[in-house]
Amino acid sequence: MERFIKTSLQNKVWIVTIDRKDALNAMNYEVLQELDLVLKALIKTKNIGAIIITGAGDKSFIAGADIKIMKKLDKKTAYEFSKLGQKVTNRIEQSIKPIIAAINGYAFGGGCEISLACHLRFASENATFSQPEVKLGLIPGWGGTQRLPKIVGIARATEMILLGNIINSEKALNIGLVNAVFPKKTLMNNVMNIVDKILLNG
Ligand code: DAK
Repeated sequence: MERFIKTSLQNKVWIVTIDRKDALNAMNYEVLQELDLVLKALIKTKNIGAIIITGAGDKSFIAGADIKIMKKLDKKTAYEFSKLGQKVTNRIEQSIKPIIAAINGYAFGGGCEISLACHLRFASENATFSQPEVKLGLIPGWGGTQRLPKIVGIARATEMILLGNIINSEKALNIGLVNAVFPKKTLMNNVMNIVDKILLNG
């Protein structure tokens, strides 16, 4: 039984919700591990068309890796935490089923990187994006340095990674970081409609 990951099935689409609202769905070791196990199982499940990843609450998709626990990590545990984040993002990217991010608020740091690993990204109007690791003396460690430039181009990616600035959903759409932006209340319905259309195809 997962503590931080909630799943629900609608037709052939699994909705996977990261639910750690008191920390704006920031990802600690447990969250990452549960997400990895849930995705591993769902991707293998027969008769599943697609998976949508979203965040619980109306404020945040994922506010990043858990910076409170990251401060306490030593060399070995920091390495393990990084590897686990990379395992999850690789699993998403390599999934044989489409995995779609429904970004309903903050997508910061590792949260932005989870969305970058997804095959499509849709955002609500209140969504904001950032790779603020540089402000903590880090680089995006879960594949963001590689995936972000592929999606938005080297110049935009370098700007985001070096400045650690926050961009809104309109700018995210303009630079191709997200596929479309919808009003907050209709985000999930719109994403479900798009997924349904994908699943009508062969
Ligand atoms: N980690 C832990 N707790 C977080 C959090 C986070 N990332 N983000 C928010 N929270 C917690 C806050 O501490 C607060 O908890 P309490 O104080 O109530 O206990 C609660 O969520 C509500 O947050 P706020 O009160 O701050 O809410 P606001 O709406 O005022 O502000 C905010 C929201 C998202 C703007 C703000 O919370 C914020 O700036 N949060 C930090 C965001 C951030 O910096 N995220 C990126 C983390 S860095 C690597 C591997 C991995 C990574 C890097 C390197 N290597 C391999 C090298 C990954 C790095 C990251 O993801």
